[in-house]
Amino acid sequence: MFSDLPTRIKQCARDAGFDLCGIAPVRDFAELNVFPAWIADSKHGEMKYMEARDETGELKRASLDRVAPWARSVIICAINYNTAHPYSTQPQKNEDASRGWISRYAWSHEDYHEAVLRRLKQLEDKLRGLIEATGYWVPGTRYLRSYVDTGPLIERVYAKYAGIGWIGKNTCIINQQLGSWLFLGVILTSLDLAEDELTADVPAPDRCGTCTRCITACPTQAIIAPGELDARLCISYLTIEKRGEIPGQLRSGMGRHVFGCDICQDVCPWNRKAPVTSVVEFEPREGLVNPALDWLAEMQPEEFRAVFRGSPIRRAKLSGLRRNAVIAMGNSGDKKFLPTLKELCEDSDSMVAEHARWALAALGQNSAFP
Ligand code: B12
Ligand code: SF4
Ligand code: SF4
Repeated sequence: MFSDLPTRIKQCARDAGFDLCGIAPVRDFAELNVFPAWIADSKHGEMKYMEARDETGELKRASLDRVAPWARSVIICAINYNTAHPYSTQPQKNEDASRGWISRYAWSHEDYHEAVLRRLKQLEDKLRGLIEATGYWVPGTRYLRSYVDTGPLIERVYAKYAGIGWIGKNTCIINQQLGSWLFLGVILTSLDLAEDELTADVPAPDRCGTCTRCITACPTQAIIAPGELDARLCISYLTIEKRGEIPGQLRSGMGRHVFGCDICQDVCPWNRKAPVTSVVEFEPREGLVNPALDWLAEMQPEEFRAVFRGSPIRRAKLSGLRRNAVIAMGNSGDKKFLPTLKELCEDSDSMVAEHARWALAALGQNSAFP
């Protein structure tokens, strides 16, 4: 009944603006078994939502059977967000020590959650139409559910088995043609669409080979084994998800990163010739590529709301972003920040003040200045 549906779905995904689309069956893939041990070892840090359990106490994310027992297939869509700007590891970026780094994914005019979800909904509508045409659709029944990031599933594992790419040693999904600057979007469906999808090319073969660039380049040694990340050490986690104080021993490794980190993707040979996206919503907002550190460290609530309205950067909250910028100032080696940091030692946000004292010390000056 559905023999040509997978092909038509992939065409609809292209029409909706996705660069890639594949379909994975719902199975207990071997990679999913890694997850419970990862949680048991607390490698997720303070990301409590990763620990969500069902009524029997099992981790929801470890198996789709627990959260969507009706789901038979997972449609995975991917969209390229690479814009024509330098990588954080390129010299153009490193020349000015008074500037920091925001991750490529967070520069965008529109939050990727919304940009991707809008396209997924468009695809979902088309798909509903296609299913209705088969006579299989029963109004009121839930056959489809879309997620971007927030679904209780480990998207990259399904992306692998949908043929989107392989899971690199940096844990990212890498596509041979497009590289890894990809956002993933997911549609769960009760339709058995993936029967014949696991062919010779799916899952995509692992093309990391003997390369270990990402592991070597990670400044905080967060990639503890090929494909395995200790999120507690990852700059992306520290700058986006971690609330409160950043552990002292990790601060210097954060360099001038103020939101997210791209290093393990910037050094990846598969991103060397990554094509540039045509999605205008992913073009950077003014001032976010290589932002001035003192601008961020001294930002006030009103400006934060105005600059980051509809941006994923809101997730760090003003306090977190200022904390990150202060750490980056400490790591900059730029003495011009001394007066600002001295003022910030008295900041009404005690967390920012504590990190400012650390930054002063890092710049070689004690906060007890004359
Ligand atoms: C939590 C989270 C994070 C956390 C933890 C990341 C992590 N690696 O787990 C933090 C905040 C650090 C993070 C950072 C980033 N994230 Co994030 N994140 C997520 C989220 C919400 C869940 C990921 C998760 O379940 N992790 C749990 C771990 C255990 O799973 P995993 O790392 O994917 O590992 C699997 C495999 O590697 C494999 N595996 C691991 N070890 C081993 C060992 C063996 C032997 C085997 C067989 C398998 C295996 O099995 C694991 C699953 O059990 C997903 C969205 C989603 N719902 O899936 C986005 C997601 C993974 N993130 C994404 C992005 C873009 C990023 C950043 C690039 C953002 C940035 N620039 O700062 C960085 C990349 C850092 C990195 N190297 O991963 C994209 C990835 C797109 C892509 N091309 O891969 C996703 C899919 C969001 C999206 N919808 O687009 N993220
Ligand atoms: S995102 Fe940065 S800190 Fe995290 S694993 Fe990659 S290089 Fe390391
Ligand atoms: S840098 Fe090398 S090892 Fe790391 S993900 Fe890319 S190809 Fe794989």
